[in-house]
Amino acid sequence: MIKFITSANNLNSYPDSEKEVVFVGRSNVGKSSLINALYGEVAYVGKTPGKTKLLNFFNYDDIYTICDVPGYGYAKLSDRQIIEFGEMMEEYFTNRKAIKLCVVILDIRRVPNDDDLDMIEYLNYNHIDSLYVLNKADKLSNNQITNQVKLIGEKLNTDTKEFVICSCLSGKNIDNLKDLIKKKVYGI
Ligand SMILES: Nc1nc2c(ncn2[C@@H]2O[C@H](COP(=O)(O)OP(=O)(O)OP(=O)(O)O)[C@@H](O)[C@H]2O)c(=O)[nH]1
Ligand SMILES: [Mg+2]
Repeated sequence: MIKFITSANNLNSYPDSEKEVVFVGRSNVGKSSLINALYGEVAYVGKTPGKTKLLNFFNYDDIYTICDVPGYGYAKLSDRQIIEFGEMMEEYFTNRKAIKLCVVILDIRRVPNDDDLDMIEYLNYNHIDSLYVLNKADKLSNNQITNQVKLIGEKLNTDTKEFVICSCLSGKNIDNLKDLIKKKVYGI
């Protein structure tokens, strides 16, 4: 069972955790949908992008906590909001000792943009273990998937074997992803 714990915008209101998995990605890529597909309907899925504004924490069976963060690259934010968002994320990543894994969600239909690359570079620089999920695979044919995996792999300069190709809509690879996350969190 998954349970919502709290929303927070600064480190004083983070809940206790020893192991945490954080989901990041561009606005509207399906972070909240993926949390729901993996663990049960609990995260808010917006019809319009930019709905998740705070860090949302969940507890999964006391196995680990989950953090759903606002998406980056949402065009309709003011300069002030972009700065606040950056500060909130920086504070989270630099202080949250419990982070065991960052699930980076990408839209399989799009080549990663500068926002994605900045995020990934930041995670690598800070030695945060990451897992790349290519979501919305239901939108493409198998041939298109093969092509996109190649393009995305080239752009990220990553072994494409490390990608998890999934769909929140069809359920493709959701169970595999859940197993993989657990293994990574426990280092097995
Ligand atoms: N076809 C398809 N649609 C999806 C999939 N995953 C998410 N969506 C849709 O994409 C939209 C955005 O989903 P969210 O889960 O709210 O995305 P998010 O990344 O949490 O968005 P923000 O919180 O605004 O950053 C919704 O309309 C979802 O129904 C998928 O695998 N396939
Ligand atoms: Mg969301």
